[in-house]
Amino acid sequence: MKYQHNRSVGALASVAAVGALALAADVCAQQAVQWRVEDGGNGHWYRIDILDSDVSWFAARDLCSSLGGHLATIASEPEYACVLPLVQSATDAEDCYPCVYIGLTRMSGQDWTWIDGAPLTWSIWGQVGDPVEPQGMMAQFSPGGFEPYCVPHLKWNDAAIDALHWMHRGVFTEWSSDCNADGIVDYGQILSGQFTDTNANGIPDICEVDPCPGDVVQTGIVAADDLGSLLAGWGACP
Ligand SMILES: [Ca+2]
Ligand SMILES: [Ca+2]
Ligand SMILES: [Ca+2]
Repeated sequence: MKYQHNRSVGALASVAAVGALALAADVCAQQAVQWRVEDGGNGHWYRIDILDSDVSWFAARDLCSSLGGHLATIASEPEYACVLPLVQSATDAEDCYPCVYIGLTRMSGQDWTWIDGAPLTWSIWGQVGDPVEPQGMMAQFSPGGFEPYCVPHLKWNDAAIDALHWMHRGVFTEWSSDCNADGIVDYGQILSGQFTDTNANGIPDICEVDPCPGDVVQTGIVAADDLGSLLAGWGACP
């Protein structure tokens, strides 16, 4: 099987997603799935959340960040093939297919790039037009042209990056961080229970707890300069 699934944690994370966007509660949460290394993948995790109202690309980007991930970067055909079932199953309450944001941007006068800075070397455009907004454009999985929105469309389209667009409610999150450098994507380690994530921000507690709180000036050891820094700020705080 190509995927690993975890429905319950995905649903919990979606509750956090709603809070981050201050939206109402009707969110269709998918299971998070992994493109496993043993299947030739990158070990990253993916999930699409369909929100109950339209969002901008920027809001979608910030939502992914609040979950410890980023807007998905579909950088190759194998990665596209892996995540395609997610898009095909990402319907809203009316069984329609809202547009799903991905992490592809083009600022004014620049080439398309992935949100992690990687150049665009593979693409599957449905439609692409000329930039009309100063900030540039973004790509998304979306229905194309004048097709009904309840028809699955699995190619990319472009749109103004900072505007609300009708039926743009899908947020495609990819988790790739490995904060403890053990070669395993942290999100999966949270899902499996190997790591705790008390504040549910997608970052394991072990990467958020200061391992040496006495090292005030952060030299790697606790020494006199730390005490000096502490004494310099002695007294009532504003
Ligand atoms: Ca990717
Ligand atoms: Ca890790
Ligand atoms: Ca955390």
